[in-house]
Amino acid sequence: MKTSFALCFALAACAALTPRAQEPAPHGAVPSERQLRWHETETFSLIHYGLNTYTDREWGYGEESPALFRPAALDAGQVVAALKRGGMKGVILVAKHHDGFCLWPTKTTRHSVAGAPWRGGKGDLVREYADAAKKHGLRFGLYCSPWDRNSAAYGTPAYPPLYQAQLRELLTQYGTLFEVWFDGANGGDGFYGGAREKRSIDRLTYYDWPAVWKGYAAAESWATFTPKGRTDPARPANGDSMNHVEGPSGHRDGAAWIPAECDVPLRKGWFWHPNEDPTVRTPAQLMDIYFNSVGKGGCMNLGVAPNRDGLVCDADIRSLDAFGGLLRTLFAANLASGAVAAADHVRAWRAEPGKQSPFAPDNVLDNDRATYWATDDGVTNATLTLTLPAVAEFNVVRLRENIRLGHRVDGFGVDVWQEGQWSEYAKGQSIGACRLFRGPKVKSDRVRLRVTSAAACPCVSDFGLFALPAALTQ
Ligand code: FUL
Repeated sequence: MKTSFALCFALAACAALTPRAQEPAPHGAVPSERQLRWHETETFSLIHYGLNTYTDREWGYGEESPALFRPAALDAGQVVAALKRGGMKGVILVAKHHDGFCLWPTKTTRHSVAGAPWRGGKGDLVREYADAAKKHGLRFGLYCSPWDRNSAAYGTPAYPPLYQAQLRELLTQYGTLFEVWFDGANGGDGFYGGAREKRSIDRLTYYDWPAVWKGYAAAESWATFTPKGRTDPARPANGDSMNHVEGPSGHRDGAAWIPAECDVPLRKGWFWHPNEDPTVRTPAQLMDIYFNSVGKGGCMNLGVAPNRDGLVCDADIRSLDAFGGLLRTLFAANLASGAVAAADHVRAWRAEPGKQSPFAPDNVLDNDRATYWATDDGVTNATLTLTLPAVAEFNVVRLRENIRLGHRVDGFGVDVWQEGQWSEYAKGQSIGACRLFRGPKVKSDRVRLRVTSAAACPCVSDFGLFALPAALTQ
């Protein structure tokens, strides 16, 4: 016993004297494990479908009869399969919109699918979507509107516990959720159990958000953010709370990791309307949204609206299919793979025979967000050059930082070797989870990343080159 204690002590002392390669200390707020997985999800869909689909409204008043809910051909599998082909990796179902109609047989109100003719009152749409998501390998999430224009209790102290009970049902009965969407909207008036009046609430205090969250949690975009009036957020600095509205550009060195989610409906409205077929966004427009959301370190949340049959329309399917195809073609080949990566500075480490530096420049080529090129602490100006195996023609550049260690880079340029000299192709300030640039088509066999300023030594995990599909460049 005594001996092994002494041996352990000796080993610990030895490790302290000759440290292994030191990973850079994180800078500022960093994402939680759950947020890292959210970043990797990148593209997902928000499904709006319910009584509004039958009344041709965006915001139902709350008096609509559940008898209207009688889709003949509803098939969550058809919807989720269309999303998958459209490049979506997750699906968030609006389980209750502002009109208060619940798409699952909740115990909290009779205003639900249990009172509808669909599936003889035995249906559970949340279950059907959760099952379809699982079957097709998409992550699943839920939206449950805090504002409830049907509930007589809304606006009184009796409502927040009822809303929390709804969330409890949703969060405990349908497996793991990758996102729960809390909508801040409140237009005031509503049915409210027949009262038909205006009920305003204080959005910050009424719903008792601390109780809800207990236990779970622009051109340059920073994934860090300091919520209004709070320099020391009640939630942890790697806060598990997402934010999609408070500011697309974030705050450099914000107190919490709150990345941007860009929420855009595929059609004009969030719900299906008979006259909105011509408003379906084109694949090229969806690609613009992608570059301005995922390409700025956030996620793209595309609203998809099933029709009165409970299915995605042909026009939407065509656009989703084409967009998914463009994404797959764009990222099918990283033209930087096979390049030789060299940097003017690499973080010092204690060499181990047969092992390459954990901070080596070629970590930017392995398609692994966790491996990265780093410099020594204090070295915030550094250049990484890729020499490609052959001349390549590209017009998209992708950069990623290892965000486990925070937002570090504050300024950078990407140069391309052209006619015997370096020419600047792109420049920016923030990198974060992903930064994409689209530019003119160039041919070259050499590119470099110049980090010109950083709050802490750069930790870059990806430097990729791609060619836009021809359909997007004509
Ligand atoms: C908004 C809502 O008022 C819209 O109806 C829709 O659900 C959108 C996603 O969020 O705040």
